[in-house]
Amino acid sequence: MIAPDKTFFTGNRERVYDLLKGGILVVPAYTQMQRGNDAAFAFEQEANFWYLTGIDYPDWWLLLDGKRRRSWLVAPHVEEHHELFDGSLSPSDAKQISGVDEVISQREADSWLRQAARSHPLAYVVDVPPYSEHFGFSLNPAAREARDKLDRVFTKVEDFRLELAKLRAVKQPIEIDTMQTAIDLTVKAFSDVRPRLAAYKYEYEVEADFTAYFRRHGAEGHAYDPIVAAGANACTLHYTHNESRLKKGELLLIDIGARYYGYAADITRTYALGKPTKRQQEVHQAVRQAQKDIIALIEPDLPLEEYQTAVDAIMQKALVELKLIKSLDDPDYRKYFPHAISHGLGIDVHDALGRPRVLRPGMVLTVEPGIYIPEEGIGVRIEDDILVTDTGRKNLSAKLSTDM
Ligand SMILES: [Mn+2]
Repeated sequence: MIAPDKTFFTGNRERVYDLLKGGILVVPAYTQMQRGNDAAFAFEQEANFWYLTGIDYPDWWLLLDGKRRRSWLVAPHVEEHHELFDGSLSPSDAKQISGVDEVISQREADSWLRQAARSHPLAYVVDVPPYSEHFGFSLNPAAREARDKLDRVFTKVEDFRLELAKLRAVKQPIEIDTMQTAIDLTVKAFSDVRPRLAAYKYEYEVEADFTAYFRRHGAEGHAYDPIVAAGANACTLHYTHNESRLKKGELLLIDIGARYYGYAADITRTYALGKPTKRQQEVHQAVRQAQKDIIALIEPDLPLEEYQTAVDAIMQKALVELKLIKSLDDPDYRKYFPHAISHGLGIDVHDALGRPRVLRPGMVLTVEPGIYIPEEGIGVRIEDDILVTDTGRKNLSAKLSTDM
């Protein structure tokens, strides 16, 4: 297995130089977040920083100069006791992993920035994302700190996230290979767990076997908190408690994905525990057919607006057939299908696609229709990972049957 290495990260920085038009870019790594009194969460890197450096340690910065086409990594100051307990990354290892031209100290970086500001009134930065209120969580403070620092030094600071999202949206062959490995591992874990479904008593037992499978086979772990949801639990879209008892006669929704060398898989299947009822079969079949029809829409140059309109027509038709809504313009449509049909997939499990007008070859997106009927205790979602190719599409998770 070939994994992304120095040449990949160096190549990505070369692409960014072309977009900087002689300007400079500052990309901060994430900082560590508190988990408990004196313990931090397992560290997860900011995706843009990883894409441009391959470095999986907190508090580093990347500086890029588009005119000189040169790169600097700024090493954080690591206290001795942190070094002892958590380890740190030496400058020579940082250079080796990322292929950057130079590793400098924070003090050297300060004078680098002041000097850069004399010839560049404008600095680009990976800015603070605007949606923390929507999600109701605190943002990683790293981007805010970088933004504040640059605001003090430069006349103008502009957000570069959209440019990076556009770049990252079109996957390179090495990225597609790596994602395929993450997806294959996830498919195999499903195939390992499925024949034993009758033997599980609790949702967490199913989760535990996926976790074990991922780790035993070299994945970093889960790409996101897994959802193992029986019966009506499946109607809570982000249900991650995974602690209910499994009951015969219910459906079990499993939304799970391995992370491998930084890349995510994201697959959902819904299975019957025991013999499914006629209604469960009907709903499952409706979602399965819709998913097949929606995947068939995907092709290069498809305008996203057109895609969304076609998806709505397919989903509304399914809901009419299940007698959940009366007509195609019934306002209850979003009650039974409340989430987006697709999202980009890559380093982030919800990878930005860079607000494209049309689909482009190399983009990877999920197709995940779902129908949720809390009053009947039925929630069905089926999700595959689709690569847009030059001529159409390739379902990267096609090996896993979608039957119930
Ligand atoms: Mn998904």
